[in-house]
Amino acid sequence: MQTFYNPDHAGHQGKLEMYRGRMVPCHEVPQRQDQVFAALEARALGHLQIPHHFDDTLLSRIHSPRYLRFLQTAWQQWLALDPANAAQDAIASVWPTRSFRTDVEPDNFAARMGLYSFDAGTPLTAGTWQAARSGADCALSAAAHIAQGGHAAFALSRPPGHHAGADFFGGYCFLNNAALAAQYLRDSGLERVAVLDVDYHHGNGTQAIFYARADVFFASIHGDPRTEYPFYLGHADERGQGAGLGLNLNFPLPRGSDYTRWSEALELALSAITDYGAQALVVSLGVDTFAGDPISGFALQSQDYLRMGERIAHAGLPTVLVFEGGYAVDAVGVNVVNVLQAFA
Ligand code: Q9C
Ligand code: ZN
Repeated sequence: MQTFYNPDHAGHQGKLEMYRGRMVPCHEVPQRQDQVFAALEARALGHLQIPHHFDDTLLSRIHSPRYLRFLQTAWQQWLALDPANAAQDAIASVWPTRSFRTDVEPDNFAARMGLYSFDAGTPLTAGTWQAARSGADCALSAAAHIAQGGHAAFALSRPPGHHAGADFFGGYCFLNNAALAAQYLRDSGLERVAVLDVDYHHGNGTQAIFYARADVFFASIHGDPRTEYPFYLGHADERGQGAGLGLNLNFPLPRGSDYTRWSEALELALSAITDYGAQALVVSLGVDTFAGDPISGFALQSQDYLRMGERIAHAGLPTVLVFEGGYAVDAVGVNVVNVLQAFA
């Protein structure tokens, strides 16, 4: 199996995120990716490569031009406010909620941060754009490998992507790597692509991007948004709209769910993907479903990820796997590689 990793990911290293009125250390740390890298090497699972560089036009297939322009220059804008800002990350603190306009891009930097985001837990740092950009290259490289006839490829990249929408960041995500991979597969001639999101958190960004489209099926298994982040999307009655009606499938599960419960949803998701007639699969591979995850509420054990990988591989589709969440740093390598084992 081919794995593409971005060696510059550690340039994205947020310091603090807002939690219950205080700033606490970020959970989404560079060691997460380094642990997965080490576990892949230790198990000799396929080839580790740096990604190819893809043109910006591929990013524009998913993200809006004004959002990409903002992200690319955000750190410079932050420093332009005050060079001393280099000492801390840029964090959004004001947002346009219902009744506000989003068509006018404000001149004020804080106002632009809010226009293009949805939480105060996603710091933007000096190396964020470069890391997100090369992380997207990993997802595109993995998709290109599949488009050229490969059977499976893994994008080992930070920051994660599935909470990012066409024109917003949040949930530690900036560019939607899974969506970029799915779009690449479509653009390379596959008629029907499915995205299966197994991260603990609902993939709101990916769902929103493909919600009204018939050519990309989206299924997600996640903590019930009534209690779990990202709260405002991911309910079972969200079935798609327009041409995409019936092609969006959410499995919200209660806190405490174990693999027995979780795998029932997986069976339903995979059978829907098979019925859809998907020609390729993109997996948003978050392992924050792990019992030991510090910010999540499911009860999966490390050996459950072996069964998860076997079951997804059994679908028999050419598969791009994209690294998403998973914050139990000591276990994230083993858990991810356990899923990948079945594809190697
Ligand atoms: N106390 C991903 O897994 N903050 N993003 C939760 C919990 C946001 C997770 C706070 C979690 C985002 C890619
Ligand atoms: Zn997550």
